[in-house]
Amino acid sequence: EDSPPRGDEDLDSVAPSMPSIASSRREHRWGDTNPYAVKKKLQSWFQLPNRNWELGRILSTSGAESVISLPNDKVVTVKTEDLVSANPDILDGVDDLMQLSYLNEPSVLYNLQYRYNQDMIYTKAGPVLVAVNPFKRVSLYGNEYIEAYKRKAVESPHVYAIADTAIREMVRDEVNQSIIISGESGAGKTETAKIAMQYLAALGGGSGIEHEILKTNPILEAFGNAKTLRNDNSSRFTDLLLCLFPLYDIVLLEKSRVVQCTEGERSYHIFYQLCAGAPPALREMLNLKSADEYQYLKQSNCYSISGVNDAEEFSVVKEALDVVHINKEDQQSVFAMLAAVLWLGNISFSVIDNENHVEPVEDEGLFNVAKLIGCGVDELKLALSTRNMRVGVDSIVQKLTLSQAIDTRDALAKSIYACLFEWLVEQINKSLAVGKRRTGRSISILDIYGFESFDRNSFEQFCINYANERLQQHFNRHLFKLEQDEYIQDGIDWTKVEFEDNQDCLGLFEKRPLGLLSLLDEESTFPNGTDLTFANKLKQHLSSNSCFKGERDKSFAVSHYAGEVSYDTTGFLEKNRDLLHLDSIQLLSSCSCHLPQIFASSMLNRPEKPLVGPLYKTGGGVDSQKLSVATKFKSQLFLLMKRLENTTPHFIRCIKPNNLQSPGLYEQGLVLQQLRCCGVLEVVRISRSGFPTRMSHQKFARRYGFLLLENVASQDPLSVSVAILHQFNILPEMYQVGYTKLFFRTGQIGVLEDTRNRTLHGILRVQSCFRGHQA
Ligand code: AD9
Ligand code: MG
Repeated sequence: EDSPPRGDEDLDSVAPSMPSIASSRREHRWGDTNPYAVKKKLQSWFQLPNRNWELGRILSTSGAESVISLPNDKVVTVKTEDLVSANPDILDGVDDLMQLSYLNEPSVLYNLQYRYNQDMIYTKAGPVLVAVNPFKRVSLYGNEYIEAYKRKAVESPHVYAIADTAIREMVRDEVNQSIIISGESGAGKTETAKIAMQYLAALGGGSGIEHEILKTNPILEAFGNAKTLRNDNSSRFTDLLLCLFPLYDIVLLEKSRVVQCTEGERSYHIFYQLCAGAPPALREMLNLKSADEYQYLKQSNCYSISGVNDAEEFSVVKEALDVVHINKEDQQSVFAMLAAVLWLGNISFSVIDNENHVEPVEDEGLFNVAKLIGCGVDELKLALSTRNMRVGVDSIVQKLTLSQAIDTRDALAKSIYACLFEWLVEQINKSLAVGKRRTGRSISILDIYGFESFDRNSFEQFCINYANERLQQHFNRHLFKLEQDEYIQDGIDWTKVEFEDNQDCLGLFEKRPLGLLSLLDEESTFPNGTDLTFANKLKQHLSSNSCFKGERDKSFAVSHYAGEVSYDTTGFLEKNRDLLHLDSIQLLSSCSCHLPQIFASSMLNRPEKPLVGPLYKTGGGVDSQKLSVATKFKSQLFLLMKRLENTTPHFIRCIKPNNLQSPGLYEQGLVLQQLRCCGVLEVVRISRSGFPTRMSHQKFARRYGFLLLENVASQDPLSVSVAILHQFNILPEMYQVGYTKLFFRTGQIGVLEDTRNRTLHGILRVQSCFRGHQA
């Protein structure tokens, strides 16, 4: 019993590359904490007071207590039931968590870490690819790798492999595919999306559209990404790339970042790039200063990102603008609009009467903005210091106080930027669509900003986290619910596996009339509604919901699938209303700069932003026709989900191993929390015992029937299918025959596919030989 644990004696119990019934049964008999299993294995996981798991060697076990030695030679006595089985050494670093004999949290954590330490950042968790962010360059990419995955010469888990499967399944099943990438902010979603895109670009059916999409990427990154505390290059918009269907869907841009950002964070990259990289002529034309002279950029006291050269990035962006055929003149206008936004932030106000009404100070800021957007200084002054209100048929002019004027100025800056962004997306889509017919199948790549939880969470986090709940539900539905429903419907033997359902939380957001979104919209339409009245209303109506918790003052908390988040309602109503005063709109649409068409297309002709009729009801209430931001967000989200539901999804879960964005650092607690909240363990559990691959009897018979050596007397698909299964010696525990479909455990269909491909290849070769011979 003293010999060091080798685990060899466990070899027979080790699941082979494919999970077998035997191993899952064994697991049933010897639960993960069963003392017998522990004793037999000698090695066991033990949780230290700091909650990290250590691998200990069991020296002795007597009844309820065990004595173990830890790696630092410390010997401790612990409760036997606190020990968790460790896997034999031979299973260290397996490719797929499904292969673990003992599937428990410490084993999964250890396995991922073991691989991570060797730069193997990808691991399969059944059907899901887990990607642990390396925060450094790893040599896993490029043409050689792409070729290898294409030829199927390598089998290690990889984004390339996922992209490859997506292409193959698209062709095989004639179904649109989606690659859904999720994870916290900074976990690596955008990088992963780019890597998937690389593969599609290399293979991409020859259309080359993926190449073009990749080339447009710098534009969206410059205008849509910013440095946050979590990620130096954080995407502040959701994006759905549809390859083959050249289309970017941009759902929501974090507008507030333009005028306000937290200490240590940055506004959108493009501002710093412009300030650092604009050539002298452009500088002069825009009267450009360095970044630290602009209030909007100054407030967060952070101008650079280590390892990033903004000036160089600026040329990259300019090249990308060329690629999407935005001509030089339009490019200049884009830069002029950016400069206008920056100068807007420098406009200050002085009090003009004893009622605290203000007027913009006539300085550099004001003059530059007027010049850049092409309006008169007086017009601009008026738009920033007064508001036209309609009372009945009359129109009255109201002067603004300092805070109202600042709000108006900031609203103008935000909407110029948002319009610019939308216009760019439109141009990119147009250029991608040129000459391409929108037919055929598509692979969508979804990179949606991850779940966010900061010390202070606002409206943006509220929307982002809501979207993530929806996405989580899609994941759950696909991997757990639909899966199991299908087994039951098709009448196969199956014991249900429980999983964490997030329906309650979604209900909290979506219920009408008493849900978070409805109540927010309702309060936003009340002229006298404030963030406080909103918060109170939530507390009044939602306190009985188990996912809701009222907090002090204007705050409330939501129990998300990924953890509890506390939201501060300050600014919620204003951000949700997203008002741009009529005066500002008129100003923008009448200005003589080159881009009124931007505003025209983005704001004026939108069905959801009707400008026919007053934007305001008497007394300042919001015109009910204008959709709130939350409502728009929700309906775009629903469209997105609907589209995703018609695809075969492939899931990639990105994991952030530390909060410092530094390589080589693997914080168990942080990783575990992410694994838990995306249900990785459950997915493995269910796939291990489940039958993830399925095909209708007809399709199966059609696809593999020609491989049969003997003719099957009856030609009905079921008999043909069964004959194939027999011929290929597929073990009975590896499949189930349902009413309409065949169900397979992972990997089984691969054998058949390989034979089919080899045979088809052979036939083709024979045919071409034959033809050659004839000629
Ligand atoms: V956010 O929700 O947009 O804030 P993402 O998109 O999840 O976030 P991102 O892809 O931007 O994160 O990754 C953050 C950083 O991690 C990148 O800037 C890289 O420095 C780093 N990273 C991520 N994946 C890889 C990788 N496969 N190889 C090398 C990586 N570095
Ligand atoms: Mg991102």
